[in-house]
Amino acid sequence: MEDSADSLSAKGAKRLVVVSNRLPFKKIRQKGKVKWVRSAGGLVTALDPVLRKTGGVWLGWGGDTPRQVHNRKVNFYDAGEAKSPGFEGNYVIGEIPLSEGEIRNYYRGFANSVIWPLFHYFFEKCDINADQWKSYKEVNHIFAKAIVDFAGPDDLIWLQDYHLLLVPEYVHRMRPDLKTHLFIHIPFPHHEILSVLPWHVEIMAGVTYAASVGFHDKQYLANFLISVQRAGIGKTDRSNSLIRFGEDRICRLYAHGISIDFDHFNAVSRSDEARKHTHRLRKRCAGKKMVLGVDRLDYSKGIKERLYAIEHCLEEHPELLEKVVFYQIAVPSRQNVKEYRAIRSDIESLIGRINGRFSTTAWTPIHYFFRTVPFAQLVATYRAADVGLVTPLRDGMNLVAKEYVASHSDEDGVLILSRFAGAARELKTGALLVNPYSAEEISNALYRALTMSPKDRRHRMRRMRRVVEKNDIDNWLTACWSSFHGENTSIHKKKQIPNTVGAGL
Ligand code: GDG
Repeated sequence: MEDSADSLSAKGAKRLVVVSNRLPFKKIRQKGKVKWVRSAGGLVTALDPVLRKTGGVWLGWGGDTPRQVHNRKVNFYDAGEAKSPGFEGNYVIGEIPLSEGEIRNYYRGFANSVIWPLFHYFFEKCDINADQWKSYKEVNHIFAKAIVDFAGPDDLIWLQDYHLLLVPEYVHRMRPDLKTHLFIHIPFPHHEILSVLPWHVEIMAGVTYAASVGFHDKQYLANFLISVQRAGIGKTDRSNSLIRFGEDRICRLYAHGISIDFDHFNAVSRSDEARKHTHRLRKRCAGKKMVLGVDRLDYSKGIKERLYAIEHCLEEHPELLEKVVFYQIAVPSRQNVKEYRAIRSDIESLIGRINGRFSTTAWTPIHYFFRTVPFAQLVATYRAADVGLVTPLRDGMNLVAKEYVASHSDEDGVLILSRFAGAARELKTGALLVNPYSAEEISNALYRALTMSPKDRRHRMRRMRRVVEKNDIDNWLTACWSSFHGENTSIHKKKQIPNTVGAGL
């Protein structure tokens, strides 16, 4: 990110306004005092460095759930007020207040119990419910109103993800002079899956009011175009990935996979703090190989299936007993949603059973951490791990896979990666790709990774590191910026995103 960030102001935009369901900080009240705590997740990892660099505004919900919201006014906090460890940015956060009922129906309900499972192909987990759909529309309207109340026509309004799919239409209806752009961070499913949703045509129509819509993968874009065509929305121009609406409106689609700040992960992995931590972890493993999983605790991440695969591997290869340790970091996520509580309890009892079955007085196979670890420790843990086990059942991209690679500044380590993660397209030249539903495939890949020659490991890791270094977060941003301005998006690494954007509020 060093000399990144260019082009917004160069192209006339005064201010970057990122809008997402959640802010990058969670508001916590302790003894009457407000404290902001950093949240973990792919979107924050990707966009926080951008806003730190460019300045601007991040609008979203802060995590508070009052019974009722009496005043819909957005509360703005600057970096000083929202000060918390790790927040040195120069951007402003705008908190959109939402009530307990709105969060229950719009966020836990429609967004996370309908769109999330459906778009990840778990349609049997969908809880389709008209009241929640109504709430989704209302809250999208609240977000749109918050935007139109303060945004200027030169602002670059960048909406994030599946929570806000109707915001482009609502903003357009209130303020046709404002342009919105949307990036969808999760997979966009095939039409057969999407059409399970009774309101999919309304959703597709709402999205196409955005001036640009970004996806991680060209398959997601193709799925989107097919659904738009089937719904008879606008006039699709497939060769240019456009949807035209008469003479005055175009929705431009592009596919470019999100990434990470490779240089930062690489540098932190070499820092004294991280090196010490890596060393401590390696010492604790005492000659054993270390295998690592890092995920938000979500059924889409395939943690349960991964645990069955570990059990299968220990059964098939008794020579691995006492020779390998599995670390699983599971970041608490959406614990108020029923499915998420269930998956946590399934995972914890499965770990208990596997440990009970294989542990010896000197060895416990699986070490489980249900918490967020600080950034430098996370990087050090990636670096300490001989094998990164990233096996989501379905994932828009998956940044953990890229972070594992970027943190291996020693050019060692093996990545086992689900073929259903967006990241597989980029990392397939070095990773061992697996079907995450197959315990046997994961187990075979694990055995192969644990017995791979140092030469092969290095060769594969170098290839992946070249890819992640080239396609880093700057490269993604450059592609997004270009699409905002209707330019060709096939971009190679060129640090050209401006650092002169934000005028603040
Ligand atoms: C969505 C899409 C897409 C995890 N544990 C800790 C921690 N993390 C950070 C990781 C990583 C992020 O959380 C997880 O990112 P993912 O990409 O794996 O997954 P989602 O949260 O599901 O993100 C996904 C992403 O959006 C971006 O578009 O890739 O497909 O589902 O950055 O580092 N961070 C810290 N401590 C932890 O313990 N500090």
